[in-house]
Amino acid sequence: MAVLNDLDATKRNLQLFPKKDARLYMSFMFVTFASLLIGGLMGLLQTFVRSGRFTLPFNINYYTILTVHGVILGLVLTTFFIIGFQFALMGKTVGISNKQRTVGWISFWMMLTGTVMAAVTILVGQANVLYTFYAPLAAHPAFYIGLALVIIGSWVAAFTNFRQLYVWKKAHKGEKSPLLAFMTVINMLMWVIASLGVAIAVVVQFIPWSLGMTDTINVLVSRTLFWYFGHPLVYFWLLPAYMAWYAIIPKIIGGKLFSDSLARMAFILLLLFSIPVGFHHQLTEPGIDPTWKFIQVVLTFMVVIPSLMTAFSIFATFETTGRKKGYKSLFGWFKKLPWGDVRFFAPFVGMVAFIPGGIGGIINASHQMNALVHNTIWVTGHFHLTIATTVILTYFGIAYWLVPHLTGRRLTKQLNKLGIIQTIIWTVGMSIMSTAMHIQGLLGGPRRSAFSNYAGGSQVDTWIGYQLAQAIGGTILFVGIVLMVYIFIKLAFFAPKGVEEFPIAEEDEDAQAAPKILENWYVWIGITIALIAFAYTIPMIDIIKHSPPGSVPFKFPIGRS
Ligand code: HEM
Ligand SMILES: [Cu+2]
Repeated sequence: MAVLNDLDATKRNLQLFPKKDARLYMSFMFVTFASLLIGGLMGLLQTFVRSGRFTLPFNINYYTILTVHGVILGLVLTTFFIIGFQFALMGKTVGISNKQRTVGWISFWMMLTGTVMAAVTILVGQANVLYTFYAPLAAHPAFYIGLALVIIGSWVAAFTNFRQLYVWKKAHKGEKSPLLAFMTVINMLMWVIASLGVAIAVVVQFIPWSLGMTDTINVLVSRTLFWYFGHPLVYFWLLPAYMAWYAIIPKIIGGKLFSDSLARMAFILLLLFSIPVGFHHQLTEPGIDPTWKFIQVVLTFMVVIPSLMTAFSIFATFETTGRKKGYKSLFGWFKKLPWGDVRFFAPFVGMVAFIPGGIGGIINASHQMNALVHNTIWVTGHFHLTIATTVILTYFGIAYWLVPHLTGRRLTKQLNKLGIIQTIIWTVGMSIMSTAMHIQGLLGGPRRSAFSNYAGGSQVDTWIGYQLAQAIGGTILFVGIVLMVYIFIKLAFFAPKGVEEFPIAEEDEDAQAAPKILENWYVWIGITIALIAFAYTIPMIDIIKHSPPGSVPFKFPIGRS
């Protein structure tokens, strides 16, 4: 059996990486936390501008900072953290060879070069197109070329991960792959299949169009390709958080995996139902047959199954662990969870935020209710709960042990306490900002808009108070960001030397073997592609066949100023 005995597992969890490996994984973390600081500052400025009490100095365009914020937090921070974390997971569970490490570095430098290209282009005002870069807004070609480099760099990382597992499997015939390696491969498979869509849009449509090699662009095709990618993108952010919830948190609370097979099945379902659903972002878009919108919405709601499986198994782990420790009363086990351990506390708050976050998601994906909230600041409130709280707090929860494990330092009591304070600051700031955004959205307040009183009007007056509240919440959040970056720097350079555990949970000795079908990649990739073909082929033919004339690039008022 592949299951390590407890002694082996403890040894592995405490064994530090060779310096060469740790350096690769840490490089991704540096980009992550630098992004957090820059992106967070932009977020703060946005709330200030939208409050109506502040104008940006030096003639800086609001849409420049909004593009920086969306790109650097939504695309750069997430992708770098995920790939660095997953490399560390693979290194820990299946190992990395010298050659694979070199290829890992290639992926890092490609992604970083692409990021710098895109970032500079945005900062000089040549790409005010927001992180969705909808046509016909046009940016300087360097922006799209930078994005393409980031995507291709991430594919290099993905294929390295596939190779790592493949090599391990060959050396461990008949054994099931380690759970976290399996999960990483699922996430990267989803990423590669999904990002093909956006890569086609960028390479075939945007780059030639922005270079002037083609006159017009098919707007609906580009947006459809974007959302073919855009929904799985949010699962790409979420799955690493799920990895921690399923396979790391049980260890931190002193328990075992709830069910290895259930976790694998949930990940497979997420792969199947992540991609054929992009139309739920295009419900108000003309030019797409409502029947296909309906079909994709139904497929969207299938995500309820793996989500509830996840919620069930996490709370079951909490309860069984507590009961094994002897807490008998109905909820006694709950009180005894390690509330003072930030490696648990931060992700736990993230899980709680996922309850209102998930409910909001159901509203967004429902055709009729979507009409009410579409393009309002409600949507921004929604994804600050999901990505910027559930996911980000879980990433922070991972960083508290991963960073010191990589640098050979310790998460001291004092830093742990600062982490708890950080989590509370985040929760308070986000509750204020996100609630105000949700309400203002229901009152019709638009997202992606600098301050305006829209030439007066009583409805606009109802928004002002909520915009002020967002500035207050945003300020508190920014304090949280500064504190987090401080903790990161401490853990990276100054905390006392020592060994911080890499907490991977083990299966119970009497766990049943996982069914072999769970690792039959041909089956799962086959069904994934079949579902995508079903959901997209006919509407895509429709869209192309009935498309109106394409659009020339628009560079003003936003785009390239
Ligand atoms: C200090 C913390 C933060 C503040 C104050 C903040 C504030 C804001 C505001 C006010 C907007 C909407 C502006 C508009 O629609 O005109 C926004 C958009 C956005 N935020 Fe944040 N945010 C913060 C942190 C984060 C984090 C941590 C993430 C992701 C990891 C994130 C991701 C996004 C994204 C993707 C957008 C959408 C940009 C767009 O619509 O083009 N934010 N943020
Ligand atoms: Cu979606």
